[in-house]
Amino acid sequence: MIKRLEVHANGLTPDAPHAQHIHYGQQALNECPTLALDTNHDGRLTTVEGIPAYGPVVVSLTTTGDTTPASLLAVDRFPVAKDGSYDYKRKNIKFTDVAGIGDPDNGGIGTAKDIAQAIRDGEGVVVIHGLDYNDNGKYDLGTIGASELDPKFPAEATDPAACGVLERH
Ligand SMILES: [Cu+2]
Repeated sequence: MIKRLEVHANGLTPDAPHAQHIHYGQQALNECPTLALDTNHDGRLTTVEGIPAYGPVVVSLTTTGDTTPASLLAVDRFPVAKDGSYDYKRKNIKFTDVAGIGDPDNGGIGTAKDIAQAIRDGEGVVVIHGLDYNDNGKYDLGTIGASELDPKFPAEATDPAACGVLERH
């Protein structure tokens, strides 16, 4: 369990919700991605392109309710960046077992305990999503189309915007 976690962000798309998660994968580099991972060379990094760096979602940093990966795209429960910034705080965030993040030779399950230990070891990466590429004040299909995570959402709502490796204090 994380007793208390804070995210202080600025420079984000204003008045828009920003999905934010703790990412971790046993097979990931456990660091923030660079454009070197832009495998199709279109000049933008998608959430999936970033996975070799930060791994899959293990915790959804929602404002209320469920914080498991099931809330990955619960956009009505993520912080809204008024004027492009927000200060997020949440207490007592529980870890859960997550499929697809552990050792593939061992079924791929990462247990809550494994995840807690990895985060303690500085391998958890916080990713904030949502970028208004065409600067029209909202997430829309614009020139880049739908999200590869869920076609219900524009890619602008799900592409990674900011990233930081979690440290213990
Ligand atoms: Cu994420």
